[in-house]
Formats: sequence, structure tokens, C-alpha cells
Amino acid sequence: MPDDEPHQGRLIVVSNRIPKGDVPAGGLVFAIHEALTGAGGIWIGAADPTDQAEDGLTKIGSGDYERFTFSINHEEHRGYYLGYANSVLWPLFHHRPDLLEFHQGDFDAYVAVNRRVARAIAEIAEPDDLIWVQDYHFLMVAHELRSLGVTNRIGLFLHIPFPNPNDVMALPQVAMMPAWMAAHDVVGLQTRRDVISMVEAMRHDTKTQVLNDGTWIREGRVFSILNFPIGIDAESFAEAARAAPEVELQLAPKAPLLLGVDRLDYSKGLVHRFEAFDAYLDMREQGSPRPTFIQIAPGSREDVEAYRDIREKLERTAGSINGAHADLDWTPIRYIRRHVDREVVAGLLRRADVALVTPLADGMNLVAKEFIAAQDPEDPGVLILSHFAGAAEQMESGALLVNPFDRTSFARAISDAIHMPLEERKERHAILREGVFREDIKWWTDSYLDRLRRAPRSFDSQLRA
Ligand code: GDG
Repeated sequence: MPDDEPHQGRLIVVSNRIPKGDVPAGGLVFAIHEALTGAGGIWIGAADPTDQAEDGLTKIGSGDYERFTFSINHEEHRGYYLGYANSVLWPLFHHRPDLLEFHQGDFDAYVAVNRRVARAIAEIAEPDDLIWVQDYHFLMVAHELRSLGVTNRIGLFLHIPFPNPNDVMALPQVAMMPAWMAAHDVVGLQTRRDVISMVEAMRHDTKTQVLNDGTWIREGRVFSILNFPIGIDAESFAEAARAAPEVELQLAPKAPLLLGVDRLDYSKGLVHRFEAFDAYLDMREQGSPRPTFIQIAPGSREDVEAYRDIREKLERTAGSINGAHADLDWTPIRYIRRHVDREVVAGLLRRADVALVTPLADGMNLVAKEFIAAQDPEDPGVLILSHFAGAAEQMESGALLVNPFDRTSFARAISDAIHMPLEERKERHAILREGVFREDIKWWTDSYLDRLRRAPRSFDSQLRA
């Protein structure tokens, strides 16, 4: 019989990344830490790769909740993480099927790791535990758990966009996707647009049907596809920004400060951003204060070729723009490739006159929200936001929305942002601030978990049909 009692058990979260020591403030890992601190439970993540992988879990810490790692070997790390997750799923889900590098061996490693994780969870899960799977590294875990007979409520949250129906066809495992998704009780996505894309993809599956209440059914299992836009810990970010140490930037008096903060990734649109800034420099009035654009872009996934390529391209672009516009006392673009301390980032986000958050595809983009939380409401800066960022669904009324592919309009938006009168800046900021503080990280965790806790439990016998 279906059991509609809201759940009372522990929370078990699985994410690829897990802090081995202190939890860094901010970002996804901080969100999970917050959720578990309130609820208690278990956090499972990947250990550093070793020569030999073993089944089971290793305890790496306990306090308000327990932390465990599962093991992977070097080859699995290459296949599961660098390969299938970051050279197939990541590019495809960010609308770049041209960058997809599929190797059967990588998928085999992905399957092996997903199975190992599922077996480990099945061993420790008690009947009332709630299982919350994070992101594209573990799309098959719930399906594996179901085939092991696990009937617990299982949720997935996908932090990245969901591909449109054409792109999804490029996934060699597209036929398996509906079964993977239907093994969850709640599939959480960032935006309404992502929900529409996944619903479109599910419609192609003849075994999946939509029910009257908007839930879905596949082979007797009922599940929901819903959007839960992730937020930040706005209070603590605002506090960090207020308390940030003063950094000597050596800017000319009245020089506008533009800022970008992104992991170095082709999805973040950094080359387009640099080129739009270049176009702005070309159109700017002679004699007006010379702007400085600081781009912080710490490297990531450097073992993947597409990441090395984007880095080289970005460095060339920055070099040539600076070559064309710089003067003895002015460097228009300051491109910083190393990781910068969070307090310093928070301080810069407070100080910036304009934030450039202009990805070509992005699940949400937390920097847009951090900028709003960090700014002084009495003299706020302006957010330039790409309509491809998930954040645009919540922030379109206060930000200047741009299409990063339209260089001229983008350059004009930079000009509008730099010259925007104080009254309009305050008005726009107040709208955004209210949303960022209301729909914060706690709101996200509570609304997702509340939905998952109330999910009707599907029947065991039909799961294995
Ligand atoms: C995924 C999705 C979604 C960046 N450089 C430095 C630094 N950062 C911090 C930022 C921000 C975080 O990293 C990046 O978050 P994003 O949301 O922009 O992007 P992803 O890492 O791609 O995250 C994304 C997110 O998951 C959550 O669901 O929003 O769409 O892709 O907090 O401030 N922090 C420090 N130094 C740096 O150099 N301290």
C-alpha cells in the first residue's frame, strides 16, 4: 500500500564534492552542510582517487551529522568524473553538444561508481531515511537503489540546466534517461525553463504519462518534476562583505569598477564578456573616467581539453584588448586566474559599480545573488545579467538583462549601468535584494525537503516490474 505519512527519518545526502576538513563558507557544499546541520543525518561524497577502489564507506567526520566517503580509483576518476560527467553530461546540458567526447569506457566507469554509491547507501539506509542526490554525477543512483529494492523517498536536485529536446538526443544514453529520472520521487531543477525542457524530453518516452495533478507516472511509479531555484546565505554574505578587509586597487579617481567572478568554464561566457567590454571601450566618450574590469576566474577541470582551450582563448583576448586600449597608467582588464579568498571576493562584490554575470548557459549562478547581498543599499551598483543564467527568472525586473551574443547591445548595457542615476540604481537593487533575502538558501532547502518528505511512496512490487 502507498504510505502517505510524511517522513520522520534521517537525511542522507550524496554529492560528488565533500569537504575533507572545514566546510568552506558559500557555494553548494555550504548549502548541504546547512541542511544537515539543521536536520542531522549523513553526507556521502567522493574520496580522493586511489590505486584501488573498494566497496563501502569510510567515515571522515561526525558532529551534528556524519560524513563518509566512497572510494574511486584513478581510472574511474578519469572515466566517471573527467569523462562521462564533465565531457559528456556537462557540455550537453550546457547546450554545447559540439564539445561532447563520448567513450564507452567512461560510461562504464560512471555506471560502476553510481552502482558502488547505490550499494553503499542501500547498506546504511533505514526505512524512513530520506535520500537526496545532488547533481549530474549521480543520475543513475536512484535507479540502482530501486533495483536493490530500496523504497525510501529519493530526490534528485540538478544544479545545471536541463538540455533542450534536440540536444538531449545527442546523449548516447538518451533511451535510459526516463527510467533514471522516474526512479526518484522528486526531480528538482533550477528554473521553469528547465522543467519545460525535461517535460518535453519525458513526453518522447511512451512509458511515461502525466497525471491530472501535474505529477508523472512511469511503470507504476509516481514522481514530480519541479523547479526550486537555489539561493545563498544572504545574511552571512552581506555581513562578510561589510566586514571585508580594504584592498588597495589603485584605481583612478571616479573610475568605474566592473567585476566578474566565475569558475573558468566555457559556459560562463567570459570571451563574449571581454569582447563586449572591448566594444564598450570603443564607444565610450573620450575623456570620461576610464573603467577597470576585474575578472576573477580560478581554473577548474584542467585535465579536460575544452577547459585548457577556453583558458588560452581568454588569455589571448584579454591580452589583445589590453594591448589596444591600455595606457601607461591604465590596464582596462585585470584578469586573475588564481583562487581569491572569500572575504576578498565579498569585499570586491560590495565595492563594484557593475557586476557582469553573463553566462551562455548556467543552472542558476550564485554570483548574481552574492553581488546583490553584498552591495550597499544606499549607493548600490548595477547587475548586468545574461538571460541564459537561471537567476534571470527571478531577477529580470531589477537587473539589466543582456544577450551575451549581441555584443553591441551588451556594450550599451555596460554604458547604461555605468551612467545609471542613483534613484534608479536604488530602486532596482531594492527589488532584487528583497528576493535574494527571501528566497535564500534556507528557503531552498526547506522547500525542496518539504516536498520530498510529502511525496507519496510508490509500491515496491511495481518498482521492479
Ligand atoms: C553550479 C552551477 C549553480 C568563484 N571564484 C571564486 C569564488 N567563487 C565562488 C562564487 C560562487 C561560486 O564560487 C560559484 O557558483 P556559481 O553558481 O556561479 O557556479 P558553479 O560553480 O558552476 O555551480 C550553477 C550552482 O551550482 C549552485 O546550484 O548556481 O549554475 O553551475 O559562490 O562566489 N569564491 C572564492 N574565490 C574565487 O576565486 N572565494
